[in-house]
Amino acid sequence: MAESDTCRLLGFPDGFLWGVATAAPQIEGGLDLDGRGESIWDRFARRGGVAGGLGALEACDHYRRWEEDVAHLADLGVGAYRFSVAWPRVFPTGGGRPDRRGLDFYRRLVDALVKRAVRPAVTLYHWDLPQALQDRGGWANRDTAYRFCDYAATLFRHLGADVPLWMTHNEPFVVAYLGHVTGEHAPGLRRPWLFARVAHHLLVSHGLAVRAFRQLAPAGSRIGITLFLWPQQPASDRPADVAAARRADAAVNRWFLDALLKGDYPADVRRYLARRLAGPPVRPGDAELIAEPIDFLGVQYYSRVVHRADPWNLFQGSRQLPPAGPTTAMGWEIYPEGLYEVLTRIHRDYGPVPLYVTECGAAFDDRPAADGRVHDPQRVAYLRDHLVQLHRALTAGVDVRGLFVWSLMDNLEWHHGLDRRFGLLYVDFDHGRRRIPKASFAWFREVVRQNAVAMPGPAGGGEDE
Ligand code: IFM
Repeated sequence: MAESDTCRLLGFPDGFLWGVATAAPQIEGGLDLDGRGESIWDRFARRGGVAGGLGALEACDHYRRWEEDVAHLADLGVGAYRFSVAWPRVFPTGGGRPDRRGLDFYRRLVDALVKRAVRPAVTLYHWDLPQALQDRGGWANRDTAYRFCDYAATLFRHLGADVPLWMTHNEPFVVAYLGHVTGEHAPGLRRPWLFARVAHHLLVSHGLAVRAFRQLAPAGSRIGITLFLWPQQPASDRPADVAAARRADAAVNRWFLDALLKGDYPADVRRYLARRLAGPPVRPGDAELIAEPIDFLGVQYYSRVVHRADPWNLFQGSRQLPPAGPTTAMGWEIYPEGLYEVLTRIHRDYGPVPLYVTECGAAFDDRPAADGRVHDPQRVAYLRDHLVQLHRALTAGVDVRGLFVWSLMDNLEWHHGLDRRFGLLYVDFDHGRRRIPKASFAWFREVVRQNAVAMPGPAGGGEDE
């Protein structure tokens, strides 16, 4: 490598873990294969909640094509692959006896990853609750937390020895809010008074699973949880806007951070919810259970939200302003500094908990060009700018151990269906779901190989192959 190139590299610490992430309901498909049970997303799609209907849930057909996907991971050279287990494959009706076929699928996947020196990082719940449990109240029913613990324990016993990183939940805020307040996600409820109840049961289930993990998992493997953490900022310094942003921050971020890392819900939002909607149904011992020490926290960062006070909004008393700058295909503002803000804030307010950025990525309207390749310079720029902010946080002393790009491949972006493309691999959903590595795939492979990000310099951006 020429010296001028070396000078433009921003290096990461030795052992920094580079990975990519997916989730079962977004990639697997195979809805009727091997005894998989119905999930709340199947039911939601049947009722019209997902663009493209039930067919869209066939997604990337990863359940059948997993070997090809593992080969892409090996080609990418990542040290870890974050994926989720589909609860309805392991317990088709949520409980009872596990289905051997479901367990065997994940055993084969884990074995193939380990063989290629890609560390499996498993999320237990990435939003696909067995419909049978929803029929009994879902996360609004505390019993679901106990069912989750049984499911988690089964996986710790089955895969524990080969999985170094476990995550109990993916973004419990999104489950409680989009699933139960706005109804955009399964189970599609619009019952704002369920927010605190659902969020509480999710966190109780997390605590139960962490306790089970301490008894069952082999030494050396670690457990945490991933949180949706977006800065909530005021539109102005008017006290009403500042208060609105603070309240939103409490509901979105502090509600989970405080409960997990300080052992209590923030008093301000608790009072606010109790007055306007309903507070969490806390039982004696719950606070300690939820704050059971974790080994790491997963930070999922994409953008920020700017708030203007609005007393007519029942949930948080504010409305979000449209993004001021450039956005991704999700309409989310591109705001890389927010990653630095979130990471340093956790370090400052919650102490030196080890962090992984368990998701970071962007959707753009990618299409194959005439040469058959997929050029996605916007994604390269997005990722590079976020890695620069991550590097800033490391330099400021924040203990970040790794980063997982969302996502390995284009997939089902929930209610939006298949046309929000977050992948490093393009998936041709119209032609046999062929995977085509995008330019960002090659770019990220270089990041991993060099353990460093090349900064754009006078010699050119290098954003394409
Ligand atoms: O696709 C989702 C993922 O399932 C959870 N975090 C945010 C991603 C992009 O919306």
